[in-house]
Amino acid sequence: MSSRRPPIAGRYTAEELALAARNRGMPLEALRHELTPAGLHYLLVHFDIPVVDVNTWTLQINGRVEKPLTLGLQEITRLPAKTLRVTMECAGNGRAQVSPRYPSVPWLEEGVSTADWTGVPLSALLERTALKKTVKEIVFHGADRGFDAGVEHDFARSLALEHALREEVLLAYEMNGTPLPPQHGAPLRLVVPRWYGMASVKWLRSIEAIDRPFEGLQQARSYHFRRHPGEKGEPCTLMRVNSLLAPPGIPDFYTRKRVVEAGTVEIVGRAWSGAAPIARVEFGLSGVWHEAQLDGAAPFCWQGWRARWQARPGEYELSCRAIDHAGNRQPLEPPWDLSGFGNNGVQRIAVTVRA
Ligand SMILES: Nc1nc2c(c(=O)[nH]1)N[C@H]1C(S)=C(S)[C@@H](COP(=O)(O)O)O[C@H]1N2
Ligand SMILES: [Mo]
Repeated sequence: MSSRRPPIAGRYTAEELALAARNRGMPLEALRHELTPAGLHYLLVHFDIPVVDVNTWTLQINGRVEKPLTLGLQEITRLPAKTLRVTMECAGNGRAQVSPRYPSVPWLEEGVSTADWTGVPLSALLERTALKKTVKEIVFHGADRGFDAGVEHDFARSLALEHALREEVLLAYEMNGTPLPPQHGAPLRLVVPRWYGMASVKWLRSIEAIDRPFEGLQQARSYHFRRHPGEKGEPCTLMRVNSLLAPPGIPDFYTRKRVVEAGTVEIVGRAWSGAAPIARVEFGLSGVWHEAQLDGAAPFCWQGWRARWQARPGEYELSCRAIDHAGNRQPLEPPWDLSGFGNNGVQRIAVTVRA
C-alpha cells in the first residue's frame, strides 16, 4: 500500500492550481442567495466527469438483498418524489488556511453551497429490495474511476444502515428544478443532508447492501480527521458549525481587498451546522463581537443572518462566528488536521472604509 502524500509548506504547487481550476468554489458574493444558482454551486470532482448515456444507464441495487433491482431513469422519476433544500460543504473546505497543508484541492472558504435536490428517498428503494437481516452498511458506487495514493478505484462510499434509512437521504435526479448537470452527478446522485459533501456520491451506478464495514479507500482511508501521521483517525461525518459573510462594498481585482463607503452598511451572511440548528451568530468588527439577527431556519439549509454596521472611515477586519443548539461554537483559529478537514475557524475580511 502506498503512503499518504507528504504535507506542503509555502507556495501552491502547479498540481494544486490545476485542481483548483477544475474544482471551483462558490464566489462569496453568492452568499447573498439562499439558493445557490446551479452554475455558482461549488464543485468537487476527484477524477474525470464521466459521460453517461441516460438512455442506456441503469441503477443496480444488489448485494445482501432478497430482491435485487435494476432500474432505468424513467422508472425512478415515476416514483413519488421529494425536494429538499440542502447546504453542502466539502470536508476539505478551509484547507488552504492550515499549514503545513495536505496536497489536495486548495479551498480557502468557498467550498460550500445550497441547492434544491429532487429525487426519491433512498429508503423507499431499499424497502423494495427486502434487505437481509445481516445488512450493516449500504455502499454507493460512482461511475468515475482513477487512482489515489496508488490505489485504482471507482469513487465509492458507504453509510451505516441507520443513516442510509433516514428519510432525508435522497437519490436525486434534479438540481434547482432541472436535470442534474454532468458535473453534479448526472443522471443520479446521492444527497446526504447535514453531512460533509463526500457522502453525497455522484454518478451512481450501483447500490450494494453489505454485512461488514466497507473497506474502499474513500471510506476507510480518506476522509478521517487525523492530528498525527499514522493515526486511524475519526471518520468525517456531520458538517461542523460554520458561518460566512458576504464581502461588503467593492473589491480590488487582484487582492480582493474591499472598499466600503462610510455610513450604514447592511452585513449579511449564512451559518450552518450538521449537528443541530444554529442558535446564535456574532458579527465581529476588528475583534469586538456583536449579536447578529437570524432569519428563519429550515432543517437542512444554511441560516441567513444580518447585522447593521455604522461604518466610519478607517481599516477594519470583519468576521463572524456561529454557535449551534448543541453548544458547538466556531474556533477563532483553524483547528489542526493533517488533511485540512473540518476547518471551521472564523473567516476574516479586510475592509477599508472611505469617507
Ligand atoms: N462519484 C463521486 N461522487 C462525489 C465526488 C467524486 O469525486 N466522485 N466528490 C465528493 C465530494 S468530496 C464532494 S465535496 C461532493 C461535491 O458535490 P458537488 O460537486 O455537486 O458540489 O461530491 C462528492 N461526491
Ligand atoms: Mo469534498
